Amino acid sequence: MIDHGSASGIDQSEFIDTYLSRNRPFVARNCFLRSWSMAPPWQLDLLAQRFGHHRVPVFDTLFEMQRTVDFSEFVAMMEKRARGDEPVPYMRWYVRQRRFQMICADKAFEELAGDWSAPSWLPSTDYVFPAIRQDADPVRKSFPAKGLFICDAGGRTRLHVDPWASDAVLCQVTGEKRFVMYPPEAAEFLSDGDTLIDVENPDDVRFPRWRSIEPVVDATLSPGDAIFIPAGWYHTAVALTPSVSITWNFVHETNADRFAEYLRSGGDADPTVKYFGQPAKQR
Ligand SMILES: O=C(O)CCC(=O)C(=O)O
Ligand SMILES: [Fe+2]
Repeated sequence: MIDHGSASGIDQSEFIDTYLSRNRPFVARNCFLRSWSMAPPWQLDLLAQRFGHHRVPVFDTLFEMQRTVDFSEFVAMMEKRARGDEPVPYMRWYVRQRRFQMICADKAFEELAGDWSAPSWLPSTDYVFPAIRQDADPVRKSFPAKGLFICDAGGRTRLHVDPWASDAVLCQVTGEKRFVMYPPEAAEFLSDGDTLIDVENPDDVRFPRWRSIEPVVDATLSPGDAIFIPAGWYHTAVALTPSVSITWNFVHETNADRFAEYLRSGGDADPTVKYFGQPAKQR
């Protein structure tokens, strides 16, 4: 198993040439610890003080929303939770993804805008999804699936591929999170044609060959680390301690052809794609 760990002294053009254009994953160690105004790790009780009155959605181990709770209630739940077999509630609090969306993290991200910044190696211009040519700063601009993810130890996202033929970045803000990734070519080992294997609770009968492949990335992220998740890569994450992450998806001009192909094959009907296709002012 490979941890593509790297001291992240790379710049935007090196990131584009080495990772973005080649669809290769990248783990950037300690790439924002010192540059954020609110230095990681962010403390949960401080977040609860600032955002406790917000209503937030709580999810299962994939992307099914279970219920909504007050942020303060969620943090209290984390602090009181008896360690047991029950699934860990996972707060995935996204910014607006479509015109009608009851719960969104827009206000919280507005309030957090002075506190964090995107890794410096990410391109700052020429995105096609969302369509932003200049000053494409995820701190102040809305991006697909931009969200604040918070969970206790054991909180996890099962193996999946991200939608919209998009790439993603995740910044680890608080605690340790294990990230495991397989390349798109591993599909035949990880899928039974219908569902994907749950690598934490593997069903060896349904997925008899999955042990014959190794993940390309098996990395534990710490506060200040970021991971680049290229389009089409299978990935799964589990929090090893109480965890806070910030994540978002995007397509950069470098991968415009891939995105155009996705749109042609029906992606243009996706509500999130339609929403981010509009100029920001009209959303
Ligand atoms: O940090 C996690 O739980 C996984 C995030 C992820 O892969 C996603 O939201 O698509
Ligand atoms: Fe993902």
